[in-house]
Amino acid sequence: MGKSVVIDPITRIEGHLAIKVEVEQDRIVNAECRGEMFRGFEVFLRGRDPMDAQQITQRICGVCPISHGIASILAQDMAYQIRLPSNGRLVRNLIQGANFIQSHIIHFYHLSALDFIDIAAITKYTGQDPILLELKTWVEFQISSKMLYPAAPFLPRYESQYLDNVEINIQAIKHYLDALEMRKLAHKMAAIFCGKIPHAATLIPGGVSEHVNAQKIINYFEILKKLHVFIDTVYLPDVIAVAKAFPQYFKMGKGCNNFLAFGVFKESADSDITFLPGGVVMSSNYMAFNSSKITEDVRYSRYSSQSGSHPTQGETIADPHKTGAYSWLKAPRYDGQTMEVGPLARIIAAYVSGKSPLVTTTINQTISQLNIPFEDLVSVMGRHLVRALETKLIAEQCFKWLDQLVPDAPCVEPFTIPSSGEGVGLTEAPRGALGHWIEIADKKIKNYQCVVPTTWNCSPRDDKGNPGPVELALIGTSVSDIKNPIEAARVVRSFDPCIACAVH
Ligand code: NFE
Ligand code: MG
Repeated sequence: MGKSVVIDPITRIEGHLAIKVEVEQDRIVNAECRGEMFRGFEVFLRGRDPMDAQQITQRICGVCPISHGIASILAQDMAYQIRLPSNGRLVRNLIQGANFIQSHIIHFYHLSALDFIDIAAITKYTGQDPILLELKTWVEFQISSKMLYPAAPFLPRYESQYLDNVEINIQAIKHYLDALEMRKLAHKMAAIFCGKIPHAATLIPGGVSEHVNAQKIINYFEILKKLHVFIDTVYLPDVIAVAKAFPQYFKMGKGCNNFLAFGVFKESADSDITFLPGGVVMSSNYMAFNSSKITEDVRYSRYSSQSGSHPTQGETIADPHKTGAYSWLKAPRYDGQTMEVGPLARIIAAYVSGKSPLVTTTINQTISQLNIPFEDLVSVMGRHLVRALETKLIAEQCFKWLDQLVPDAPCVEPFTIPSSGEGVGLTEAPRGALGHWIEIADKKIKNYQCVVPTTWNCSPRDDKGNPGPVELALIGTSVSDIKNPIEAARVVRSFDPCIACAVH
């Protein structure tokens, strides 16, 4: 019989996630991912004006609100049968691109880096940078008073589990602080076209309500240049340095090895072509994606809803005391299979399909630089690496979308809300494939269902008892100290979970 270990909460992620693992002879043999809080967006959207949906669903999350807003207006574009003007499509891409950039930067530096970088190295800092000196004082205080503050932001630490080069650590800590500034800049850049952040004001069916002029294009361009330099010369090199220092993490946290991406950043109003293509990869085979194959099981979820429904028939009936249920997440499946979503799924779909020569070239260069086989990308370190590569590709594409904008041309197509209709909005959030399904009757929302990236990744078991992707990635992981199961935390964080999104 193994030892049971519960990590509750998993820190440095968004939302309330607990992990229960069973460890036998230093190896995880069973895992449960538990989403710990019900929210109810799908319930209280019913009966509302459909035009409220993109505002309300953005409140699902403060990190990826743009993608919820975009999914909602894509669903409404379909329900109202609107064709977008080019500027409307491009401005949506630029707002969503800025949101991806900030999200990926925060994930690496502020949520994950301290799994690998030794914050205590700052106590050896001998320079004069006032902010680093202040941080040094703060960390010394935390270390000296750790009985008083056992869970303070930079603690607990796990001795001998970090990068051991003091200079590299201090450099990375400096970048941790710089990244806060970069995240602020990315927010400012988005707000040029979306009014405010985190919850954008200008995302509406038919395009965006913001006007494009030359000054806004210049303002966006000036910030994008700074972000691009940071991504290219700081973020990506830092991830590569961590990858070189922890090569064993290219062999850990493989997961289900099935990948799903809906595709994101529309390149045309009249086709489904997206800058990052969608698709399904199972057993290394690429297949076109078919949204009718999505279902959500609830056997182990705290809902009494019908299990196995397609989202158009989806129900959200909370059942907090349901026997056998262990999570507030539903269990989405594609064609009955467990699927990983996220940057890794996007990159694998693009690479295996051959639909993005840019992705193929970028990945080939990177794996050859690191001297790893392609399969090693399906791992804890692979997820960090492709997230950083994706950030660079998106930032570079934002320059091209800016170039395509036409100052003073229309950004929105007028529309009327029909008394009844249906639509689906499929896009990608930073953490993966995101779908919103809307059904309208009597000009009101009759049903609204969201299937969200972390719902896929952190799903509990499905009706057949098959674990979710994070559960599978944990099973088989070696844990060197059962009291400090940092390996398990690193596996979970590589997926960048957001339980606020996942339960919605
Ligand atoms: Ni709350 Fe989100 C993203 C969405 S994850 S962060 O990215 O959609 O489930
Ligand atoms: Mg849902």
